[in-house]
Amino acid sequence: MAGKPPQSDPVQDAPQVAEPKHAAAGLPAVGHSLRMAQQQMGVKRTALTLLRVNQKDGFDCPGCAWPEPEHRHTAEFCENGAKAVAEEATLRRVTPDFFAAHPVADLATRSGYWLGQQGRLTHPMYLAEGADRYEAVPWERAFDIIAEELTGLGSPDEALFYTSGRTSNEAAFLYQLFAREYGTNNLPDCSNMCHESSGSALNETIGIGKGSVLLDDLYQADLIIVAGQNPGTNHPRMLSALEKAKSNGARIITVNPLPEAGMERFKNPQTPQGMFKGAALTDLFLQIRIGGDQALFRLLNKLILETEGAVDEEFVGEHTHGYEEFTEAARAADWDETLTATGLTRAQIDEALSMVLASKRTIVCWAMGLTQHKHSVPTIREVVNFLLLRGNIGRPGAGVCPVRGHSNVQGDRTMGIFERPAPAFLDALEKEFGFAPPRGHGYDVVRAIRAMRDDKAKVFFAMGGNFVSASPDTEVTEAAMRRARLTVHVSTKLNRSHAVTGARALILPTLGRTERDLQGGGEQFVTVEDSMGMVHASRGRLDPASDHLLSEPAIVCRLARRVLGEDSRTPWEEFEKDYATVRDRIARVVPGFDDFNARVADPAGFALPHAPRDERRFPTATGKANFTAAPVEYPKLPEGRLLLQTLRSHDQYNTTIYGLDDRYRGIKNGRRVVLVNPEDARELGLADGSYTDLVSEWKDGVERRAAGFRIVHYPTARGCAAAYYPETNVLVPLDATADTSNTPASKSVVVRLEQSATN
Ligand SMILES: Nc1nc2c(c(=O)[nH]1)N[C@H]1C(S)=C(S)[C@@H](COP(=O)(O)OP(=O)(O)OC[C@H]3O[C@@H](n4cnc5c(=O)[nH]c(N)nc54)[C@H](O)[C@@H]3O)O[C@H]1N2
Ligand SMILES: Nc1nc2c(c(=O)[nH]1)N[C@H]1C(S)=C(S)[C@@H](COP(=O)(O)OP(=O)(O)OC[C@H]3O[C@@H](n4cnc5c(=O)[nH]c(N)nc54)[C@H](O)[C@@H]3O)O[C@H]1N2
Ligand SMILES: [Mo]
Repeated sequence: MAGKPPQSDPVQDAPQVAEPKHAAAGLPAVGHSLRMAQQQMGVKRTALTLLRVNQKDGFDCPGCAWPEPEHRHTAEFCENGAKAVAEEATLRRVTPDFFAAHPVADLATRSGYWLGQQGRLTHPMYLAEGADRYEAVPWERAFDIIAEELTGLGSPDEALFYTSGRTSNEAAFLYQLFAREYGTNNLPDCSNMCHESSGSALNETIGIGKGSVLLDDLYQADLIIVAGQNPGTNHPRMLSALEKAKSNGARIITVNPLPEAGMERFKNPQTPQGMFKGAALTDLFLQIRIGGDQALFRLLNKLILETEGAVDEEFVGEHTHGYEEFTEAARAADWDETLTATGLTRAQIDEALSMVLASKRTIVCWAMGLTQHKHSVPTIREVVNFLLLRGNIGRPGAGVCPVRGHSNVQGDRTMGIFERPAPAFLDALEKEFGFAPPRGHGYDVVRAIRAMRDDKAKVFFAMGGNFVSASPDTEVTEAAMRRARLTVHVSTKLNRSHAVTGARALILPTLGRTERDLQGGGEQFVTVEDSMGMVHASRGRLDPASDHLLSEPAIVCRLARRVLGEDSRTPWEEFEKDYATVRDRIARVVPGFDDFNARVADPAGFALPHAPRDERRFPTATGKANFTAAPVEYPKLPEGRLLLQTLRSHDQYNTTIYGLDDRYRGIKNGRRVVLVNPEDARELGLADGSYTDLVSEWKDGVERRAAGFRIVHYPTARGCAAAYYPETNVLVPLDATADTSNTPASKSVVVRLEQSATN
């Protein structure tokens, strides 16, 4: 039977610490995932559900965006995919009775973990102005309330339409269409906090903001560099791909301030030998200081330039622009500065260089460790310089591989979820739907928060996600949210954003990926795009969590009809009945989707075109791949301070907390921990097991404090510290963002550690 959710809260956060692990997955992972799944779903449902994940007739795993291999195992899921599924397919329910028993003020005192553990939302719920708790409302009334507020605004730009990355292509396309017919480009999304830096850097340098490799390329690579990523926890199926690459002869360099167990050794639970012994993955571990990556790649580039015959002259001559300026900057790279910025030794960098020079086919993979710093965009541009130098783009076994987070975050952007849409996209919308889309830029996440804070935006609508917990500067963000007239969340599960509301608030419960979607036109499926630009169908099989749920496409269609009324010539009713009619429109608006309905019938899906990968054509402003030459930057710490990165534990999915353990890092039963290098700890007088407050220091002089963290002596790079998100979001200043991409710099927060008053 499925167990009961925790009743008491705060859940006791009492961390216990053991030695970190040196291998990931294997038998403990299987056992752990099954235990968690059975607590939520019971035994039978666990078996039935988990067998459908990532199968060709099943649903796309709502976990990460890593692609499905051509030959799928019966159980093509991983421990953390199983947890993501269990979280959604849980048998626990949050009914109107629950809301009657818990006023909003009570919900606001609960931990995110407790809220999430209560189960699936079952009814549309409304918090009236001045009321102390949510009450059930009919759907039609909910749409009336939203329409009332939206039509009462001084300008459509006073409304915000946020998207989290689980939303299907069909729902995302309809949602942006609705927002634009209504009159705004205010479409902030989780990508603004995630891979925006990758998109910015790649668009400028190669002409498309997406990765250029397919799974097969990984299998053919000589060298794979994994920088700023923890796949053992966040993309576990990537470990199988790396294992296969290694058995084909690839070598792997890991660049990370933390030794992450998954990159050390992988015990593949799908092979008998892997289950016990496992494969060593990393050949060279570069334990870099936080923010040192640009300096590292710059120096490697200098060393390549200085090596006879190392540059792919033909590629550079034929396909690139800006080489002269770049070589001038690269030749100026300085060893001493690089050693300071990276904390690495000369010998390590020399060894990396020899591996780079020995490789004919190199891939660089990265995630949040590269994207969430002030200088993330120039860092990723430097990675591109590195690959361009040796012609490592647009041929098999080579290329850029930003590994996406949410399972359809890449697809949402392709569908037009973007506050700064390309004019060509708007032209296509205009032609297809016969309205004039707004042309001005909208707000991204950080700007949306400022707009609410400054009373420039008054209605906040979220298609999924947990905006107040995922965003930086929690106190500022929550205060901003509370100034709104109306906050609306389309959600599957309860979260903190439902408890920090505008004057009025709505919760609109929706179907998850795993659930059957029955509409007027029969059973529907949706489509998603993975991290490598593969598009395929996803079909839910479970009965919906409640009879009162609407699908995301249905919610958008009904809302659009209610708000736009006669003004809209778009066939919203038909779209709601039959998602194939939506795909027909996507095919006419979005490049690469021709014949969408026919092609998505192939269970393996299809690859979207990618000019640099497919034809070595670079659709940039210069028509070539652009070398760039930004000055090298790296964080400089004042005396006695540490640079804090805010990252994920093994038992969480972003703001959804599955449990209080971080198994691979040896941490159990608690999340308020800060990992500090033992040498730094000694110098700063921080005993292992003692408690500290984290105080963030930013130029605005405001004191941001997160209290009561247990110090854990941990082998991270010198000068660096790590603690979990979202507990530490309170420390990330709203204005501390990456240049160009405006992504919160949540991996480089300057902190001082102060003796804790609480423990
Ligand atoms: N189970 C699970 N899966 C997930 C998620 C989840 O929360 N849980 N989240 C999903 C989402 S939305 C995303 S975006 C991805 C996130 O996937 P990751 O990016 O792997 O997630 P983080 O935990 O933020 O880990 C960042 C990694 O970068 C390293 N790092 C930090 N700073 C630096 C630096 O300056 N340089 C280098 N080289 N490394 C650095 C950290 O030590 C850590 O290993 O995962 C997705 N998949
Ligand atoms: N400090 C710090 N902050 C960060 C990060 C970091 O590394 N450090 N990482 C950033 C990153 S990479 C990201 S992507 C963002 C994540 O930001 P978000 O995407 O906003 O946050 P999630 O926690 O993924 O959202 C979880 C909620 O989504 C809802 N949900 C789940 N499935 C569905 C569904 O199918 N449909 C709908 N409508 N709702 C659903 C549930 O109600 C659940 O509570 O956080 C960012 N914030
Ligand atoms: Mo993300």
